[in-house]
Amino acid sequence: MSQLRALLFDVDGTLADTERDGHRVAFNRAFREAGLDWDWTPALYGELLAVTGGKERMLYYLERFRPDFARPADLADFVASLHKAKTRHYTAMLDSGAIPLRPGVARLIAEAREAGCLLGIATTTTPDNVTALLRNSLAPDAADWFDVIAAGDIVPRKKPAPDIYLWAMEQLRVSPAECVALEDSRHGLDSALRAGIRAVVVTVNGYTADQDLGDAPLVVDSFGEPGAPARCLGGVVAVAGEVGLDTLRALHATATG
Ligand code: XBP
Ligand code: MG
Repeated sequence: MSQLRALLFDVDGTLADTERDGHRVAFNRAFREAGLDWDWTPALYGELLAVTGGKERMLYYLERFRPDFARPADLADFVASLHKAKTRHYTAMLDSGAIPLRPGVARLIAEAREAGCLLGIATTTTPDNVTALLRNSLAPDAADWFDVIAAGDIVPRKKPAPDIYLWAMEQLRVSPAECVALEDSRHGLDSALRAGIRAVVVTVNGYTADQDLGDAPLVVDSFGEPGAPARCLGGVVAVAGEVGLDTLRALHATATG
């Protein structure tokens, strides 16, 4: 039976609730700054989350909702420059302390470090966003706590493709059977499962709570903390208040045993 050697964390929705009050707001600021009339409401943004990746999401918005918008000849450059502005706004929000970690995240990461687990990030978002979140919400040097940060355009196909997990595991020199992945969404779960990681915790949030996650090995509403216990919504192991390393080891054992 394989040992649990590495925890691979998704970022948006998992480490922090970043989408509605973070990424969405930063997109809208970039649109306004560019003189565009695009306005992504919370409800519309929920639909746009069907597509992962900020640049891909803007192209999807144009295709699906804005047939009226006169496309510039250099659409890819136009979207890339809007996205750069969006990243600037988003990282400024993080630098101002606007987005905290979800309950239990810091505790779980500290526990994993203490136990000598490898730590990785596997995310669709831009690398600068990851380091800004870690720096502002965990510790100034928190990015160095991670043995790999797999993010953004480093792979050609974003989640739900398995590529980002495969790349992270290659860097860590671990096999899928040695990992637990922590996700928040259907796309993230698919990405991890397709990469062969069978031990996946899905910690749902406002945008993902209603997704069909029946095949997830463990679904919780948070990682849990004293005074704010995690609620188990489904899966094959029990959770008593907090998702800790013992929970992840038990989950891992059900997948590899
Ligand atoms: C979340 C995403 C990202 C962010 C925006 O990915 O889909 O697109 O919404 O980030 P994950 P960028 O949950 O895998 O972290 O604008 O930097 O692409
Ligand atoms: Mg996510």
